Amino acid sequence: MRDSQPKTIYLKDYQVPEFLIDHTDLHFTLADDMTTVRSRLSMRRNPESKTQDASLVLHGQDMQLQAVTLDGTLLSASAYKVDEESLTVASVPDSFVLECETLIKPQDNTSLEGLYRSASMYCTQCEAEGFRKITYYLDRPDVMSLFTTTIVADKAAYPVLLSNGNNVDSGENSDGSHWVKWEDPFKKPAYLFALVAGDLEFIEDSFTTCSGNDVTLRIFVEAKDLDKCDHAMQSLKRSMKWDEETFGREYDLNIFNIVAVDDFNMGAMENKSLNIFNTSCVLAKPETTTDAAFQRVEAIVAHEYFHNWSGNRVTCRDWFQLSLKEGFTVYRDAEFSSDMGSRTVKRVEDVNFLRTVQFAEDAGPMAHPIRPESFMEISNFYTVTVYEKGAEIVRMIAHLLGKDLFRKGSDLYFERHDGQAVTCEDFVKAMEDASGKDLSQFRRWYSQAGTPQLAVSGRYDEVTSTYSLTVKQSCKTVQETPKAFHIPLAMALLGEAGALRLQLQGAEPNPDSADNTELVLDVTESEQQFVFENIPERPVPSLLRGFSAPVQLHFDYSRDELMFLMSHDSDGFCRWDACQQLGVLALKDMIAAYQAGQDMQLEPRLLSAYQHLLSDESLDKSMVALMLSLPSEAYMAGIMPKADVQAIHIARMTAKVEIADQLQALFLQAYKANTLSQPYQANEQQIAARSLKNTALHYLMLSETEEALALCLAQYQQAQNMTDSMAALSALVNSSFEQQKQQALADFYQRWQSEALVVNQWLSVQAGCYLAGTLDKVKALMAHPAFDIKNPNKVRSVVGAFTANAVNFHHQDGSGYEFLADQIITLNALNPQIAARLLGPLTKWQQYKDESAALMRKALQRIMAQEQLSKDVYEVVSKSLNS
Ligand code: B3K
Ligand code: ZN
Repeated sequence: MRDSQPKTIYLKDYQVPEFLIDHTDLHFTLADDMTTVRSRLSMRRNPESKTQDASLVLHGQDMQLQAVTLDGTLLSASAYKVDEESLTVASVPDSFVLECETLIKPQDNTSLEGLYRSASMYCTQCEAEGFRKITYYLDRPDVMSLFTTTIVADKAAYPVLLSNGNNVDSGENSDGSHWVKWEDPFKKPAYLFALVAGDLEFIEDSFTTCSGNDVTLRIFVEAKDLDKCDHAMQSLKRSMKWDEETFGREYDLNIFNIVAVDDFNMGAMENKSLNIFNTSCVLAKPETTTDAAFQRVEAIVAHEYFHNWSGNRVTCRDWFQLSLKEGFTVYRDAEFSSDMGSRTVKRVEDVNFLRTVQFAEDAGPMAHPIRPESFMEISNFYTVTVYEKGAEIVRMIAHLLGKDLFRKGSDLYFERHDGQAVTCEDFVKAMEDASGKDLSQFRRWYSQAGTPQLAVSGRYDEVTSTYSLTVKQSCKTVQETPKAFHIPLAMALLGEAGALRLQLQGAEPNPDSADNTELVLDVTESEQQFVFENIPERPVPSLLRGFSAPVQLHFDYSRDELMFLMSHDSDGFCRWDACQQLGVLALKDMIAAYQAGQDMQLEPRLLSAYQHLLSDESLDKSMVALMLSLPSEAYMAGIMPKADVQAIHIARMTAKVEIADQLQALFLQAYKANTLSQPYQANEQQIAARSLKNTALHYLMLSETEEALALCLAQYQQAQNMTDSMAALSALVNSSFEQQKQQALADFYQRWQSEALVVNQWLSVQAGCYLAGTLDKVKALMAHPAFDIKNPNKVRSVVGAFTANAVNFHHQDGSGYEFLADQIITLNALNPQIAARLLGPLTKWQQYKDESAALMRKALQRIMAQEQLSKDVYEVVSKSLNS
């Protein structure tokens, strides 16, 4: 916590470090009242720095400095200066050894950054700038050092002592303590440092790399969770193999550890050879874990493992380059998940998330390019833009280069920059050098914020048999109007009998392709026309196939054309999107009718589309489930200016109930047909069947018939897995069967109270209930013994789930906003990162109708008026209020 006007840091001000640290030797003594950290840094001036006479300035905060020595001589207090954020030693030679002894109190560290306690263990989180809470250091990613770490702790309480690299020595002391020394043979920045001490058990497996190295794999957890590690271990082995096969990346040590901790700000952290995970992203077993969580565990284990190359071996020069490792690694994990399951389903889920959450960020006060140009607090930039949009930018490069050249580019990138801290520019350059393709204009995706709008119109000329597509791009952000992007627009033209052969006017016919039915148009200007020749009939264009670029597409399809695309397009993403767009039109009609005080009529085509989806057994079940889900309230709010959340909710619920009533028999049939008798497996087929079955249950329960209730209660009582259990509980919670709901909630808690992750689902399903009165229930939940405001998973399960519950959060009396402001004020002092992250929904006030916007601003102003705002909260609130 510091002054309330933190300074802004700019990318353009980047300077190389004035000093380098060749070796970092750390010594920790963990004791209940105080932890002592001794560091020995072998340092020298950086020959690349312009200032060769600079004083030494090390980062450091929230610790007590005991002693500093320079080349073995204890420094007097006048030789150095300490303030809240740094230690300055005025005069140092060109090369020297600096030793510091500091005291820290991990037990009081509620920010969960640096060294802290979670339950009975010690653990660390250093990215981005947490290492400076452990010891004085050059805490910046372009300072890479060789680390050795010795940990001393009581042997009975902390039998397991872990850090990065290899265990090279250990011993016991006569006072009941023991020690372990770890040595990491790879140079790394401080943000990849990790330490764990605790009473942990582990499961072990091994992996033999492509060149024959044996790697010991261990997952450390509290003893009670040992039965929930297997899925993560299998996921890890699959990731290691996949990365060898797909990217030629081999693991580089003989040991790889994962540790699960309860209190964690994010999902997981890729510390070299010692990944630390939020329990929610590593533990899984059918009885306690939903299908979605199984898939998340696999994806996050893979993501952190892939960072070993894209992040650790090649790291970022500065935090403005964060997307260099995160965008690329998200792209890599998405490809992995696509290969492990259904590519189309994964794509649809990712695009749906991007369009709902990232597009809103790009339209809001925190909009930033994937490579931001400035920040006050870097923790605020671990965003969907840097991660998910960043991954889309890498995907476009992969698309533009083609599979082989993209692989060549990534090989060159890893080879050229192994052991270095580099920039996004280095990545793009490697891609250009390996492929010979010009990515000059494409680079604008790195420096310009905002979602490009692509307005496309088509014209068929019967006389000349040509079809012309006119493409106009535009992009506006709060700050500026960007220059034209290079947008790869994948497209096809569909005729009655299938996709038509494409011959673009002015382009050479492509002899390589036997089937010229899909093209990627290079959209590079603000307006462009593409003319296709020899088109024998008026086609329906299939545009942005596979979502080939992160843009908002506008094409004025008729409802019949959308129906046609939904059943005829060979591109799975476009089929799903056609269904969504028809849903959008249907909902817009109903919202307008509601606002005008008229009857809401459901678009009959939507009903017949759903009927068709439910009747055709040849369709992919997961896709059917996805297509049967109307565009979400959040998506609708994002595309409607001055969104009226209540109207969106009422219209959408009315549509759903109408669909449920009309298609009851088909939903029942789908429910029965997809009820599995085999033992649970988290595989593609079973997940698809459960997804369709539970979608059917959801609709059946909307009709609130006695049969549906009986079905739902039976499913709740007989469920052998958490997916089915939660689906039934959620349907009950959102129904008006009050007595059964209360009974199920009580039963569920009784049964699962000792499983924190399951209790979190119980909290979240209640906080997400869209019925009236939820805010009071949320307040009651926060007083429940299961709640703990210091635990981020619990805060997300209650406060996060409530803010995602649009109709209640945006209640017209503003009570939801005031509630959130209260929580932010409390969390600002305890855990600024979590506070700033939770603020998101309140900051986009411009996207809501005037009455809501005014109340949202009022809540923001109350936060702003607090004394001692953290940098994190200050940055988000001030940018929102000033936008
Ligand atoms: N790199 C970490 C995120 C760290 C967040 C720090 N506030 C997890 C990941 O993206 O893999
Ligand atoms: Zn990551």
